[in-house]
Amino acid sequence: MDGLVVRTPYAAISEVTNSTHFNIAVEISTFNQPIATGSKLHLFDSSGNVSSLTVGSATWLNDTGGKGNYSIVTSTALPSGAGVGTALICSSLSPTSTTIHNSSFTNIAGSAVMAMSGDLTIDGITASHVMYPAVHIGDNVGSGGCSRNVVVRDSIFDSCSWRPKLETNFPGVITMANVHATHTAARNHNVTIHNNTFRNHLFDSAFPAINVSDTKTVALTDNVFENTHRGILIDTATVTGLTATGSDVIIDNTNNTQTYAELVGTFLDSSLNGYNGTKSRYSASPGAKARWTFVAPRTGTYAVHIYKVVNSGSDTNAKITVTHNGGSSVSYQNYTTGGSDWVSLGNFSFTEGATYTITNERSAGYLRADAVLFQQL
Ligand SMILES: [Ca+2]
Repeated sequence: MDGLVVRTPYAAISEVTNSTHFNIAVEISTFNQPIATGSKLHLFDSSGNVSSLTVGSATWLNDTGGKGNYSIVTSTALPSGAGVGTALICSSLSPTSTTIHNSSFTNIAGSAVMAMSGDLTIDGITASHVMYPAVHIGDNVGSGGCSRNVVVRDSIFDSCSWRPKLETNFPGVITMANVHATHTAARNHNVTIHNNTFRNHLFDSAFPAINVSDTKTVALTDNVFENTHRGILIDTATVTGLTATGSDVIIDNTNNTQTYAELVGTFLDSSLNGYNGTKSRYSASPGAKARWTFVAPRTGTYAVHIYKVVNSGSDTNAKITVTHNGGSSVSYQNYTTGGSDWVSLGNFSFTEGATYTITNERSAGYLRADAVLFQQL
């Protein structure tokens, strides 16, 4: 069962008398719910573009076969190409806006939020151990609907989405996709995913944190991906108007045997805290070597950092190697001086979807391994 389903009913033109007089069938029974004079009909063409008509008058006819039927007269004509079967939304039958604010979704065998509606804001939610895509923006099989003007911001997604969306095998913590067979023209419009943290999403290397298809105008800004295989995956064939900036990728060794590896030597848990109070590891083995694996969410330049856990007796000359589009760059870090903190390794360029590594190789003293950070510039 899903946590919350926010859904706008779709309609379709069922009969055309002339260009300003036609019937529509709403996909659910409406029980004579009025469609207000002056309200808008938002029509979707075959490319998913939206045009709007103003209702001059609307008369409920009946509910048949689970659908509400209306006779509509508009003041302006149907756009060219519109006819029987054209999908639309009646603003009069929809809420003007919906906000889901400061809510928690935990241990859900479904999605936390199914968004099939317009003007929806998801703000400050926490989702943990949600089995399917924690937020699905788009429609569902058998329940037409797509989303316009959706914002997901300031939210935390932890250990979610270890199963793809059931009907589509579509993975991701936040997914945008339309899968309904009837209203294939309708697509998501104007979606913003801002300042969210995605944590512990390592269930399958093919699973992205944000998986985008079927959407026009998408902004993915200032999101943090911590222990995720891949932050962002874009279906370029069905996505237009994409902005993706300010992504931070953190690869930590805590509960991570997939993008963190201890290649050489025997490592043990340390009593010294790592990044954000997490566990750090150490090794005194000759040639000890740890590796972090990075998949770039978008092509571009990133500021690269390693978290240095400082202690006397640690490696005074740890060999840190970063692979990037220009080859590999080596620097040496003294883990006995300064305070424990992020240390800059430089700015490097990376290609979306490609895999890179950082390694730390022991010279003398204890090798200390914790986390690395890539900040999209
Ligand atoms: Ca750690």
